[in-house]
Amino acid sequence: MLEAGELITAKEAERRVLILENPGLRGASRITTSLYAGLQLVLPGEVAPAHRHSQSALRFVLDGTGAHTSVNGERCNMEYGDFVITPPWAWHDHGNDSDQPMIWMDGLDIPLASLFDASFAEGYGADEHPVSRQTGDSLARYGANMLPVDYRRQELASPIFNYPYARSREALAAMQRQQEWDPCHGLKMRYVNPADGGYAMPTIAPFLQLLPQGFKTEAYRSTDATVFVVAEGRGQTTIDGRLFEWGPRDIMAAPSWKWIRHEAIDEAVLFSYSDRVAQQKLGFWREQRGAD
Ligand code: GTQ
Repeated sequence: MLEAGELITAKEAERRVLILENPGLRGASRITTSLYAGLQLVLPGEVAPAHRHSQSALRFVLDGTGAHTSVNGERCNMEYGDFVITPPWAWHDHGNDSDQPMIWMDGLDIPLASLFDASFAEGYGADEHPVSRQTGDSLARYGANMLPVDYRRQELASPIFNYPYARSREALAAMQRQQEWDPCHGLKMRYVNPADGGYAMPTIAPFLQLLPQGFKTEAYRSTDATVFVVAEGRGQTTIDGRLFEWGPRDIMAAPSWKWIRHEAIDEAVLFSYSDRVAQQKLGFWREQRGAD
């Protein structure tokens, strides 16, 4: 029996996550109609035991440094802003050997898997899946504009597990000097699978976008409801006529087909994810720029 106030460890609970409920979808454990979001906390010394599931997962690191997630036997150390993938049915466990709590956002396609009645999960039976690859191997092998000479694509998801923020941010800073801005998006990039140039995940489309200080985007809408996470800066976003002010680590959900406008007060970097890749494969996706 647990006494009031007694701490349940991440191991006992399997994982410690605050599910981000969308007030428009109350009780449904989803942040958009098709996607889930949660905030996961791993305290120093804790583990979240190894398991795998048919759902795809992404992590976006929001606090702490030096905790890790292991995917298919490769350990990824996680830093602020890193975008980490757990492909469908890949073994994964989380741990924190640092001396600080670590918090990241989890994004999963749980509602999509439920829609198709295709939700499967299993535990590995041990805290950690054996580590069989060097840390950094997947990024070196697939993330340096090269592929192994006889590479045959086997998985739907990207073979890269961690897209470090330092590299993505540096790329945005270099492109920024060109001063080419999309009126609706500022400078918006998508995280890709280097094996085919498609999105990094089979069902979830992840993006990173820079808005220079003072930039106001023109109205934009698309059928993929989008979760925005503020990596840097302050600003405000109007969604369907409602104003939301934001700062670092804030999370916003924009529903499908509602007009969105962003205004960056400081230079801002937004991570976002949506089901765009799934909609495009199924022929549903559409977008519109312009008047609101
Ligand atoms: O870390 O695999 O927030 O399976 C929800 C379900 C995280 C995970 C969540 C999960 C995970």
